[in-house]
Amino acid sequence: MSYELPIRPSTEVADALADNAPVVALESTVYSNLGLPSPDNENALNRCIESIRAAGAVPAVTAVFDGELRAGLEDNEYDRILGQATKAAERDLPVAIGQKWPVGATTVSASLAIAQATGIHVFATGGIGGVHRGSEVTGDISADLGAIARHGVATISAGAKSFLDLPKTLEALETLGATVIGWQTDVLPAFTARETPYAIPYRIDDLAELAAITNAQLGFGRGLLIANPVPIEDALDQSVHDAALEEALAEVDKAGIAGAKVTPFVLAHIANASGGASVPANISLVANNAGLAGRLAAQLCD
Ligand code: PSU
Ligand code: MN
Repeated sequence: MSYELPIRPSTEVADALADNAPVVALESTVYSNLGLPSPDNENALNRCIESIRAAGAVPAVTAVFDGELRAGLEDNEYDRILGQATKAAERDLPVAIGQKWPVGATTVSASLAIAQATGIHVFATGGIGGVHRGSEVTGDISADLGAIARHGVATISAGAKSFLDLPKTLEALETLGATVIGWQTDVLPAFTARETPYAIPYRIDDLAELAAITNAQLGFGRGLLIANPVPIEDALDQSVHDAALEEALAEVDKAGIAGAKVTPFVLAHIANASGGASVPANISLVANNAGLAGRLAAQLCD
């Protein structure tokens, strides 16, 4: 008995992989109705794609369409992930396939599984999921963390989302064996904030060195997290952020939100409570991550 995944890379992605040319995987949750509001979602997606192409790499947006895993979309297909989608984490993929979900928006964990199965080694997102505050009661720890460690793919993110328990998130990554690298930073960035008080074990400033480390970890067939701070000119004002976060967390409690709904709910409330100020920061950081991912992918192919 042999098992085969219904997985389809775009022609451009398949050609690039066959030629050993650089490819960068992207998630789709952040661009769907579960992530950024419209039309910022489309703007973010376009900027990510441009940043990857500007680095000489091929973008591979991941998604589930009609029960088929996709890595790289055709131009006329992007609209499908910009609209109504069902959140698909790694644990949801078999169900999305078996039930032929029309549009599954991939989270970090699902994107990494698809990237690994396609043979893509570099992945960019905005901010990863992690250990939630109060996890000692709820047990809510994002599947992103295990997936980052387990799959032979480098993840570039602007650290972890600010509403998480960041020290516990770093501890969990260590436990799982995921190497964490600060790209030109000594401390963990938190999404729209460039800095937190939490030290990262390794700071790397040079792209060739980053590629050598990535190459070694991929040699073990395992993944690493590269934390890339939001560009300084687009970072969200800290007091605006802190006030918005407090409001958003209070809303989560009040609404009794749990499980997979927490992250989209909190992100939407931070956007509202900051008067939309978190959105340009979010777009900037995700495009910045895509650009670094493109450059890393190109360097790995050299
Ligand atoms: N970062 C964003 N917007 C998002 C997410 C991250 O700016 O929508 C998504 C990512 O897809 C990430 C997911 O993998 O949230 C984490 O969800 P959870 O906490 O339920 O694991
Ligand atoms: Mn969760």
